[in-house]
Amino acid sequence: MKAPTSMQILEQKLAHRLDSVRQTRTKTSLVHLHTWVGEHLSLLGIPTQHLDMCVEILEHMSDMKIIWLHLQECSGCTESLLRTQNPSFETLLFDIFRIEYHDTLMMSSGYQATQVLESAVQNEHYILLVEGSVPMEGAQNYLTIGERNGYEDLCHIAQNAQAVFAIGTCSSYGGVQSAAPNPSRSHALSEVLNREVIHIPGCPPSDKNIIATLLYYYLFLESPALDNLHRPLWAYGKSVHDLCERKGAFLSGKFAQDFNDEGMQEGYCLYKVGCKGPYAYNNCPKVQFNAKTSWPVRAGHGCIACSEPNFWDNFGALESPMSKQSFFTYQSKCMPKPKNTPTLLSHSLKTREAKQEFLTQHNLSKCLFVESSPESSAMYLYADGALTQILTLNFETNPKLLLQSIQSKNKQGQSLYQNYCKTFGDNAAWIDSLEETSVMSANLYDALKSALMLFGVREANATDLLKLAKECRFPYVSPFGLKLKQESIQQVGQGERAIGYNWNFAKALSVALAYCVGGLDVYGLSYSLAREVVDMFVEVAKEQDCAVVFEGEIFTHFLVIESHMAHTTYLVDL
Ligand code: FSX
Ligand code: SF4
Ligand code: F3S
Repeated sequence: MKAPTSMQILEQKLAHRLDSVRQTRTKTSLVHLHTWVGEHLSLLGIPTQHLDMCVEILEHMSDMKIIWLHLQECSGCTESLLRTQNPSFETLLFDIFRIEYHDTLMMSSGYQATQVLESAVQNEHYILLVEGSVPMEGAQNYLTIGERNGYEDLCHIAQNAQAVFAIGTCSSYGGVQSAAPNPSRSHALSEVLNREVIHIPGCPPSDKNIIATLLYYYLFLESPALDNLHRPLWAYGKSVHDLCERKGAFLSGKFAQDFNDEGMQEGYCLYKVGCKGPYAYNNCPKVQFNAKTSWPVRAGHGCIACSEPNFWDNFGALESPMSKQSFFTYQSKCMPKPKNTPTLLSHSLKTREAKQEFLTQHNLSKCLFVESSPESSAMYLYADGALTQILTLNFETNPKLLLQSIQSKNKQGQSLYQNYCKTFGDNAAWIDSLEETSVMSANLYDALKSALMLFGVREANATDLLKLAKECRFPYVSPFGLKLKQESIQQVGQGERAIGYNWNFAKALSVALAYCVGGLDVYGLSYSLAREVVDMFVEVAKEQDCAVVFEGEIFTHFLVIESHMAHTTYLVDL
């Protein structure tokens, strides 16, 4: 029998929920719901053919209450939600989500307010939304509401809540309050509560991200699919950069040089004045703020990655690109941990026998081996205890031809080349003076060396790139989009097949070149390139559904350990 598709599963879940609410809850008819529910369903990726079912489920949810707690924060999250339109905040408050208790918005105060809270907690049909971080470790009493401190209040209310949502970066990851030296010992909710917390980060998050995620919960009584930082993928699955209206300017090498630059008005990219959009995962360009009026980059300031953990500490100077000079400090708290720790092996698996022994030892029926040294690179795919497939690469490495290919691709490439020449005139002239002969290679080391030449390090080899990569102090990869594309499968011998992989190195380099023109320093460029080479093979292993073993200095331990998140990766020293 064919497995049901994700859409069929979704439909079944909705039908089941509708059945269940019809039997257990009372219906309150709500008017004018269809338009906004429809809009939010499309944000969530739920087909609008299910609109009627969804509206009816919502109409049965009037006994669900919301308790909104304020801990250490600036109330920006509430401000963001207050500015919502279609539906208005009043409609949300009174008709749909029924906010029963809200520290700053409710009319009642003191004893009366505490009574409202207590009776909601006793009722048990409530969801807890928390704005702000939790002071701990001797600093708990800095935040005291009535008789309880913030931590006690949180634990008391979270205990019976059907779900807990962290609204904003403060409650999701600690936020500004927990920035070094963290005088109030601020913590994220998930660090102090022993239960699942759904994160809606952003300082503040958009009204849409709050409302649509709540809507999903009301419809399914479960959280939508989350990423490894517990953020809903529908909202935080893509980077700000990927959705940005200035991305065309970025790829064309058009960067505002400072805030007085005329390019600011012409839509030039803000990377050089500090935009961290490539490292921030959020849908701000799409849903925007203040009833879809604007968002940070449109308003003329770079993204400060406000929805990422430790953004205040970890992204360096706000108005400069990542560089050695702009780095302050790095906090690892709340950062995702690799799921499997790679095993560091000290012997070489160079021979076919050694590889087969490795497979037997680790009880693997399939494995990708990637080896690279200054002399050669090779990739083998072993399956069923024997060598069955070899992966092959072949790419151009002459920097002059690489630049020509970037330039001749399209208008963006042409403009990028011109801006590269403007920014790195000497280096561009030197590359232009090189011979025009094609130099094809299958060795990754040659690729890294050509990239370094384009980044302005002329007398270098690939090992230098790794040294530079290790000196980069930011742990964030600037995504160049390195990707191996499977092209052909050929029979190369008795029972042996070769899979041909095409590596469009020039294409990935053009993105790297844009970062280079935008002011990312050579350390950041080298780090991103080395990490992306590793990730590229981890992706192939995922496609092939097998483990991957790296062999050679290119895949130094820190690169591998950080780059693979959910895949079995082994590192082998030469
Ligand atoms: Fe402020 Fe909310 Fe930032 Fe924090 O938003 S906008 S400090 S995320 O908790 O109030
Ligand atoms: Fe937009 Fe910033 Fe990316 Fe430039 S770097 S395209 S301004 S998100
Ligand atoms: Fe924050 Fe960047 Fe969006 S600063 S609001 S994540 S554009």
